[in-house]
Amino acid sequence: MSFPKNFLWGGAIAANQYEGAWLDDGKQPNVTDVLVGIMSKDPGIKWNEETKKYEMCLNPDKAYLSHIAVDGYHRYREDLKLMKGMGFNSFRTSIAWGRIYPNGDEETPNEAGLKFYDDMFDCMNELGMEPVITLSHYETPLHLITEYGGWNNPKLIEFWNRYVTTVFERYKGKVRLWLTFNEVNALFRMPLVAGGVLTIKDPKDPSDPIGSTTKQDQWDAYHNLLVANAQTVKTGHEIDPNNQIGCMLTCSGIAIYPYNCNPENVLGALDMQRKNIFYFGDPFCLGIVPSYLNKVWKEDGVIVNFTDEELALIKEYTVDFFSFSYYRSTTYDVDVNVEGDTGGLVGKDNPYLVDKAPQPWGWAVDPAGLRYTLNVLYDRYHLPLLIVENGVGLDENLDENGHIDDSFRVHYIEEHIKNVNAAIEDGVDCRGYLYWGPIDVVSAGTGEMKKRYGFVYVDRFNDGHGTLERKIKNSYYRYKEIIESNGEVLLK
Ligand code: BGP
Repeated sequence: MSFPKNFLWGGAIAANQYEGAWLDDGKQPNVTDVLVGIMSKDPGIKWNEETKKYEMCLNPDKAYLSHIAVDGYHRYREDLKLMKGMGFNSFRTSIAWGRIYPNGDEETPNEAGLKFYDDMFDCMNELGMEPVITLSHYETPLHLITEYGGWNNPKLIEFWNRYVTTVFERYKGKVRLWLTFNEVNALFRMPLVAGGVLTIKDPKDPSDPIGSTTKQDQWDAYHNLLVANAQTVKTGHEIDPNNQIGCMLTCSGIAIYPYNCNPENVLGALDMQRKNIFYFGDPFCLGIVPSYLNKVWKEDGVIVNFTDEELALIKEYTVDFFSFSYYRSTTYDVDVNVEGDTGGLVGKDNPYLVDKAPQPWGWAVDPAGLRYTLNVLYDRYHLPLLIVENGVGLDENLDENGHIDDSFRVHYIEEHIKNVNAAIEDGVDCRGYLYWGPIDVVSAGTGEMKKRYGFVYVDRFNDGHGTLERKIKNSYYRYKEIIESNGEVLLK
């Protein structure tokens, strides 16, 4: 195996899916707190005709599992020890922006929130796990959306800068690896969570409860997020030259293969890669706003004007590394609509893929797609790559002996890690593999507990009941062996 000695082996979670304690110690709601799941049609925000403002309005018939989640807020010490038990040398989580600036627009931060992450990062460092910290994992404070409209408003850059300056200063020396916005390139697919974009279109239209976003709003958010990303790199480096700042993109959309050699499908697949990856990857890594966007903006009927100063900022402050999630691949056929969810894009089924994750979610499984993705990214950007999400969600229950045999997960990680190795042998500079959801957390897309990714099981269910007790699954031992042998065990 070719994994370098200091390869980062670990796992990744997000504050909003793990911590719970959604209103503890001064925290106020963030956007995902009011959604049952990202894909939900029930947004938990409504228009108030009197105040002429949007406000939080939770559906009393729904269980918002993320409010307690798996109680990571109170149990992270025991959980991190379990992770260490597998030999993790790194661990990714996010800072919930709303713990630090509860509404997002305050002048001074919330000390209780800062203290919480002080302790958590200390704990990771004491255990020998390098913290990999996402600054915002779909966690825009709700107030910034209801009051300011979200990232389409340039005011958010100011609030964001205050927030990142605070955390860079506070955690200097404790955290070195930072990710800016989780899967920010999902902006055009999931504008509310990925871009915190909310527009008042017709609040009285019941078929459109939260107001649809317009193309102009989405492109304004794109504009502001690009500026904010560059500003984050600048601030992060100024505060601590040891900081390494990476972008984080969902990259299942790289492996969108042309369904066949029909040139229309080849060009269509290229267009999909641009839309879903390179619109963001190129400015973040190369410092350029792609020239083909002028045509896209014309077609979309929008006006996007970067100032010379902004373009210079984007040019100068590119990221230090590229991190991404990869779950699956798909194919592009001109006659089939491409849809998407948290796992990436879904076009036409690929007849060559023999594996599918078991139902009910049944995501396509394409380990070689990860090798392809790593190669495409490295060829294009020549930056260190970090896989910060890859995993499989399964509907699992304890057997009569209280065990979980998750052999499909073992198969999944083995095949993907072998392909990471192959990519490294191809010459790709891949620095780490962080499995998504090493402990069961609330699903981002569906808001369920039933969709479990963990090597560690958590006793909590869709209706909200459960003891929150942790139990080790079989895959835990296999991942441990893989890490202990730095991947060698997969050769046997
Ligand atoms: C990514 C998100 C994660 C995560 C994962 C799996 O898009 O960054 O937060 O949850 O998808 O998705 P899901 O939980 O919907 O299965």
